[in-house]
Amino acid sequence: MPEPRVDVVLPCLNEEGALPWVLSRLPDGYHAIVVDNGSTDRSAEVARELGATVIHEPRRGFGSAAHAGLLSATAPIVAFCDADASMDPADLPLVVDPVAAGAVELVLGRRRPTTRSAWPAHARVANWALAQMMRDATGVNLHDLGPMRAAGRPALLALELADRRSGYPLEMVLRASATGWRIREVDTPYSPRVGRSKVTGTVRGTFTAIKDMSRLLAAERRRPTQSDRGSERPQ
Ligand SMILES: Nc1nc2c(ncn2[C@@H]2O[C@H](COP(=O)(O)OP(=O)(O)O)[C@@H](O)[C@H]2O)c(=O)[nH]1
Ligand SMILES: [Mg+2]
Repeated sequence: MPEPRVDVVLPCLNEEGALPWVLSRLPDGYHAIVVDNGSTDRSAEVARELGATVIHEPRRGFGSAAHAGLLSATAPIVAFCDADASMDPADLPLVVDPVAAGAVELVLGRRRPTTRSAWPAHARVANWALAQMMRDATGVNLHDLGPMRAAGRPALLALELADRRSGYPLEMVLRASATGWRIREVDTPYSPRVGRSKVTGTVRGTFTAIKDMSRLLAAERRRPTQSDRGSERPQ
């Protein structure tokens, strides 16, 4: 088999119902790395049976899972995708191709709901506020902290992301921007998930996400900006 061009990291917590469809939708040359840390259903077995690499990460948390997937990837490009069938892996080239072409270093898929029920109202409002803060922090015209995304593997590793909970996707964007990466947002369809939400669909998950993300944004605001650094230079 030829080496995969793209490794797709799929954080997965109890997604046995969604995985067969998700894994059947990968484009040629894309290899799935399903990262499980705590599933009580048959997610890991289902993923393995369907040909995915399955990683078991002992530490809980979305960031733990996402980062373990990145560390075990070997392809030059790494993409991230939810394993809940809310996004279609067949759309991954939308985020991968601009990175593969060398046009930008990070592409985020802006979630475009296909039905009203795809995205709960409180999650939309929280996301709208978050997008405003991301625009302020990065200067990029972002509208969503899109979970479907792609970047080069060595570059991602060099960001040395530290968050291991729900702040991981935001930390990636903030660090990438601070490092001078070109970031692009593309539209990607977003459908109702299969099974139950673990993050923004629950009050606890939303609360944790807001806490993790606020901490990161506050830390980002404390960092010296490009212009501050510029004015520190001797004249
Ligand atoms: N391994 C792992 N996967 C997780 C964890 N939390 C969420 N996920 C997965 O991350 C993806 C997004 O989570 P989801 O519950 O859909 O969040 P939502 O889209 O905000 O409702 C799904 O594939 C989940 O199974 C976690 O702690 N560990
Ligand atoms: Mg989801």
